[in-house]
Amino acid sequence: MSAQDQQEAVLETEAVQVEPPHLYKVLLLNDDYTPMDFVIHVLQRFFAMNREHATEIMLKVHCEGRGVCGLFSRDVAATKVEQVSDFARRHQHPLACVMEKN
Ligand code: TYC
Repeated sequence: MSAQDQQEAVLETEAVQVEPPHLYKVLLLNDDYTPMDFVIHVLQRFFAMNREHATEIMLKVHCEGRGVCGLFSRDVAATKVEQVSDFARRHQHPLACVMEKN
């Protein structure tokens, strides 16, 4: 194979299109029992929000029933859901965290 053929072969391989990975929303659901301060703490601890943004999202969930905490790859979203659910359970709060294909 000539040097030119080799270069063409490489260019053909690079032209193959790949689909972008699907993203997933991680959401918190409202309930009547979890304290507002606990939800704000969760948003700061697991989603790296400052207190102002965390308060905004908590109030959205409280008023509208659900709210988006972030958009992640499937594995990262699943880990967030597990970490938040474990943390809430350990503190004996019914806070629900779910993921949804974007
Ligand atoms: N509704 C709760 C209360 O009044 C607060 C709350 C907000 C609970 C968001 C869950 O995901 C939630 N204490």
